[in-house]
Amino acid sequence: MALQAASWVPSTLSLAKEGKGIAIKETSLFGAALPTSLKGEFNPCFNKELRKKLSISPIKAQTAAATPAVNQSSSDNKKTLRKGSVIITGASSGLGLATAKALAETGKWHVIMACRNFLKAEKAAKSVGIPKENYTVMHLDLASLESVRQFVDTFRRSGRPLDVLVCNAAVYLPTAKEPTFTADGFELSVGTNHLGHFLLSRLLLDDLKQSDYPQKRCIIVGSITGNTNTLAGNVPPKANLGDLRGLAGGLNGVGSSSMIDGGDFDGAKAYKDSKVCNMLTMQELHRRYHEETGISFASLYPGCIAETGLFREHIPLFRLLFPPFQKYITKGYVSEEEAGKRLAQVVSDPSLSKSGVYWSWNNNSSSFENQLSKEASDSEKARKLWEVSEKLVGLA
Ligand code: LMG
Ligand code: NDP
Ligand code: PMR
Repeated sequence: MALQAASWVPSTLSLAKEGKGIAIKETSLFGAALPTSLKGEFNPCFNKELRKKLSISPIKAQTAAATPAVNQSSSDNKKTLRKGSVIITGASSGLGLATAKALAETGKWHVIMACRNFLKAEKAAKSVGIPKENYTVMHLDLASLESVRQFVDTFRRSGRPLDVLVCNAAVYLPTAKEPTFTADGFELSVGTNHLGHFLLSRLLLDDLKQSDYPQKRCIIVGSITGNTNTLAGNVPPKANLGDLRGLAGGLNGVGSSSMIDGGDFDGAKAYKDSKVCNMLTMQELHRRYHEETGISFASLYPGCIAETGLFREHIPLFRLLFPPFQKYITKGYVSEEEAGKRLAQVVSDPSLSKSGVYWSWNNNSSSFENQLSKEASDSEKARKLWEVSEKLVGLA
């Protein structure tokens, strides 16, 4: 990927990628072919002029109430008799670590940090000052189905209840030229971000069901970049699961494509596709299990946390420019701490207990129910994804 400096000036931006030339009219705003109905996660401060020109509505708060941060006493559930018990995957850095900290600091949660690097997680917990009695590190490598099963066993043997599961871990491989694979031979981003979490959440549903906690929740972290009804979701390459032919073929890059839609490998697209899978899975879980179990299922876009480890594989120039770009131009930037408080709200705030919701926050950090793109809310695709994923992880 190269930053095409010349593209800043002319009224038509040209972006050539591996032979795929894209001509972008300036009115389409940085490559985003924006429908006039586009709304939602678009930051209201972002270029008012252009927004007016494009008839983009500012964020519409569908749930008006601003929700207080988790460490404020007003958000506490008074009926809680014991500490809540929450598993957070990928809690060794970024959003997961900040969420673990926000929850543990209240003294009302015990956080199980489900991490692939035990030592790193222990060090991270200590370095941000999470009280020792409020966390446990357990090994989980989402890039191995065997490890997912082992984690579930270990967790059950610990005797702890499970009140909330947070599927947060992810990898992003935007500069990879060739696919890499999980232990089970799935392309690494979809294998880790979607399939690993798919198996984990399915196995832990029983544990969540058994919880006697006032509110039991299963949260899968989504993102704006998987939603093509937003500007960010229109930055190429765009998410698109197609008819799932690559996934159905096993994503192994041998007998079938390593991409869900059956196309050529593109690491950035694979990540965005995996986020669509995360958001579809949350909705399918809601349809299948919410009524029967009382578990609330939710997804969220926490804001653009531009300095996390997610971008570790990106080119240095990107890592340098991305934070100021998000801070001063899109104004979509949030700190790890703020994002952690947001996810902690979805874990524990009684006012965010609605199931089947994709949460977002506006500028003054008020939460609202956001709309997903057409593909990310396609219930037929969600069902198909569920069925194909079940087969791949050995549940069907
Ligand atoms: C894909 O490209 C690759 O194809 C894929 O393989 C993978 O790598 C993927 O996500 C990773 O990227 C997608 C992308 C390439 O394509 C586009 O975004 C199309 C548009 C290209 C236009 C690039 C011009 C950059 C314009 C920045 C916005 C400027 C706004 C001007 C308005 C000024 C108003 C005051 O994308 C790129 O190559 C760009 C990557 C760089 C992103 C970071 C943005 C840097 C912008 C620099 C801003 C400087 C910040 C300083 C702060 C200023 C403070 C005032
Ligand atoms: P980080 O890279 O900081 O955190 C990702 C975590 O996932 C790390 O703890 C990492 O472990 C862990 N992880 C990666 N692979 C595995 C694996 N195979 N098994 C177990 N854990 C694994 O990124 P973020 O905090 O930014 O990302 C967290 C979530 O937020 C992701 O779901 C991402 O999609 C989402 N998100 C992020 C945004 C952002 O702007 N940063 C915006 C929207 C959504 P390790 O520490 O060992 O590398
Ligand atoms: Mg994006 C309101 C505008 C907005 C927001 C909120 C994001 C979030 N981005 C926006 C706009 C733009 N981005 C524009 C106009 C461009 C063209 C310059 C742009 C580019 C861009 C790149 C190259 N953005 C990126 C990348 C990445 O590699 C990141 C990515 O796609 O990761 C999959 C990314 C992101 N932008 C975001 C967010 C939240 C990300 C990263 C993380 C994620 O989805 O988890």
